[in-house]
Amino acid sequence: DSDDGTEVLNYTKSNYANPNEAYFGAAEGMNVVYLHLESFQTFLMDYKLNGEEVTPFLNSMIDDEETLYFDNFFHQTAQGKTSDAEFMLENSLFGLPKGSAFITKGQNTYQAAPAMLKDKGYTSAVFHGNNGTFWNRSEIYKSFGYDHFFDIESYTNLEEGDMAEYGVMDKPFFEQSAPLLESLPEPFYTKFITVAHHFPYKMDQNLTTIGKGTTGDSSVDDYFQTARYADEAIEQFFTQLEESGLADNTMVVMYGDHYGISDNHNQAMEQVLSKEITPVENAKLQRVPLFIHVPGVEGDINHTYGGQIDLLPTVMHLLGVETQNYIQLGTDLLSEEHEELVTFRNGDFASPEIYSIGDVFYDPKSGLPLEEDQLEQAKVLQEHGNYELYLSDQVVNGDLLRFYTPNGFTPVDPADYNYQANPA
Ligand code: GP9
Ligand code: MN
Repeated sequence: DSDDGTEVLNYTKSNYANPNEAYFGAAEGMNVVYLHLESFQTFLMDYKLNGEEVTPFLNSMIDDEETLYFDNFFHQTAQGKTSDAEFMLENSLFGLPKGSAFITKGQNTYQAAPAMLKDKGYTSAVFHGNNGTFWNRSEIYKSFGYDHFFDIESYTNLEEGDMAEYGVMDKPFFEQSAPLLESLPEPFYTKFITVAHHFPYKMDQNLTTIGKGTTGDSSVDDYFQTARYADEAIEQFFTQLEESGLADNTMVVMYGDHYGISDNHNQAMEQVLSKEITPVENAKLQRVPLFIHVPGVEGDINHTYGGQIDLLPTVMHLLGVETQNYIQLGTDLLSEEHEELVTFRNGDFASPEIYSIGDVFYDPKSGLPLEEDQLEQAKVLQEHGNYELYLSDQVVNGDLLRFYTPNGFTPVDPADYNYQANPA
């Protein structure tokens, strides 16, 4: 019966996508750095504001020789926003339909990325220049098996202009994170959560290097300035990584966490994009950038449809870590068996041929509702997605992972962890 997780285990085994041999283990033994790109949406990539690139560094990474860039990658977050994105990429489980699993399910048993990698000799850490209790991180990270959590307490001597609404501005944040990162034993698995490019996108005008937009909607107009600042901070991080000598042996994954401009601002967004924002266009605006930079891997622009739920198996397979015995609802984006179906938390979905929005099925090419005779395939996709949401909720609400331990996985005891600003 479904109470003990047999149903979900049967499902994840049957839905498992075999790794692509060309990529499996391509980053074996490397360090992992996740850069959480707060509020970045794909429309920003290569976008020019008054003829000027907003994100020149990230744009250059699209064409980087050792970077895989995904242009049909979607966020799948709901009310838990940032925490939903983190929840998915650490566990390949969906966030909850309401509230934040980080807050309400912090005591659950997890088989998250830091713990999976601990068994392979990795040390793990999160860097975030905000109060550690925000989104209940300081608790749930213990359940994920994170060895270190460097929160606001680890950032010192901050001056005026160094603080954003949700913590340390990205440039001083990365600068002060460098010695902490370099002090970790290798290989490490780390995540840096940025905050400067966060709604309402206000920043010290002395620090800006690009003008505002001109729509008259200040959230949209100011969005470009903080995005440019974040882009410069990310470039600075890559420079630091080179200087520290870590770059050659570090895989860097950069992902947008969720939309920054909600659909309340679609009127201004129509001016920004010079097109009407139809239901399909609005769904396409839920795309967020995904970059996977791996030294030695040949770069590519990948058009596969996928979402945040798919990141964990993708990254694990690049690291040469098997996932088929784990309960993960996403599949490896690089696998030839990856199904191009992106299910959103409300049951809507996006796929190359069909989008489902509020129970209407659309042809994304024409933007029009599907004809009667095309509905069968749409319903198959919808049922598949809804079943995954159902299974994920069973796991999270029933805390089902406590009944199942994958072969070779050492269960986490949260009591083993205690985060301090300056670990001995
Ligand atoms: C705060 C930050 C913001 O610590 O991660 O979270 P969000 O408001 O984007 O969910
Ligand atoms: Mn966020």
